[in-house]
Amino acid sequence: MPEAKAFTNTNKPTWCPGCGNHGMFLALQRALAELGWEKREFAMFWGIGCHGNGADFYDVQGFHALHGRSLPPASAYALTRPDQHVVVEMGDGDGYGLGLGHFVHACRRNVALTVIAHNNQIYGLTTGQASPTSDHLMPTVSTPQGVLEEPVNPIGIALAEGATFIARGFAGDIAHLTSLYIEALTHDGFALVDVFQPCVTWNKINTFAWFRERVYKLEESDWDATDRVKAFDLSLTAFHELTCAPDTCKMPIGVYFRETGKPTYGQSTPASAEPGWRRALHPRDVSGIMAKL
Ligand SMILES: Cc1ncc(C[n+]2csc(CCOP(=O)(O)OP(=O)(O)O)c2C)c(N)n1
Ligand code: SF4
Repeated sequence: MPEAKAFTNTNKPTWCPGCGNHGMFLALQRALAELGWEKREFAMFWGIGCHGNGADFYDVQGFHALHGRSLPPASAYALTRPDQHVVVEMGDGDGYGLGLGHFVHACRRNVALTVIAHNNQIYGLTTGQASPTSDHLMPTVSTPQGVLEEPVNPIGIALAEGATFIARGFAGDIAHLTSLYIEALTHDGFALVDVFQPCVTWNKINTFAWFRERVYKLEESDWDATDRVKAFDLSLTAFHELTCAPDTCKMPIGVYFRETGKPTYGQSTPASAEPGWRRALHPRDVSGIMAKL
């Protein structure tokens, strides 16, 4: 079984000290190691943003896509390589802003992807502009008087569009996040883990301490994760509100919803039953190119 550090290279992560991305990085390495996955068994895709810089620090096969565009190539890859797992990392600006249409369609298609959203409620890489999940009235460098819109509700959208595994994690609880990743990675279908990932540089409101006072674990209550409607209802009550006090404002983390047995897009497409390269009409010999690499 590979060790957690086998999935990373020698590049030192450039994320700010204390950034939530560090915890997410560690949790995913641990989950992959615990599952015993070999590098050839999966591929990773990233969008553009601080989260996407992870592409430089993992030592795995994968693709660093354009801003908001990680899901289309990841979906194509998943459908042509049914023999592999596909993991997508996206930012809240990246995946729920520019990439929101792709997100909706991937959910409703039930493409077999594990999607990890680094939800820091801000544009980190481009220095603190409001993102689609920034809280209503939150002041940012692009909205000094506060954000006017209501935030996007990724859990609610995924539920409404038929996603079959939907969870929320917190970058400040690495053990819990690792267990959520393991469940998502082994789910047969579209799996979303939306992670509260504090951006310590640009979001001074939704900090680690702010979340620690408010998060609770669904599995420690009598939560029934098979009820889509109840989960949707919960997603509506679990928005962040800047003014809500810790004793009244509780934010569930854990598995909101899971459905098993629904065919994935690939399973419904006979052509996707085996890897695309095995079906190529005119296979090319690429051994010469590979040898040079
Ligand atoms: C089409 C396009 N629009 C805008 C940008 C500029 N841009 C790069 S990263 C980014 C925001 C990143 O925010 P988020 O996705 O939340 O990721 P984070 O940096 O917080 O991890 C933007 C707007 C871009 N690269 N491409
Ligand atoms: S700007 Fe924010 S999201 Fe980006 S590395 Fe720094 S703390 Fe992390």
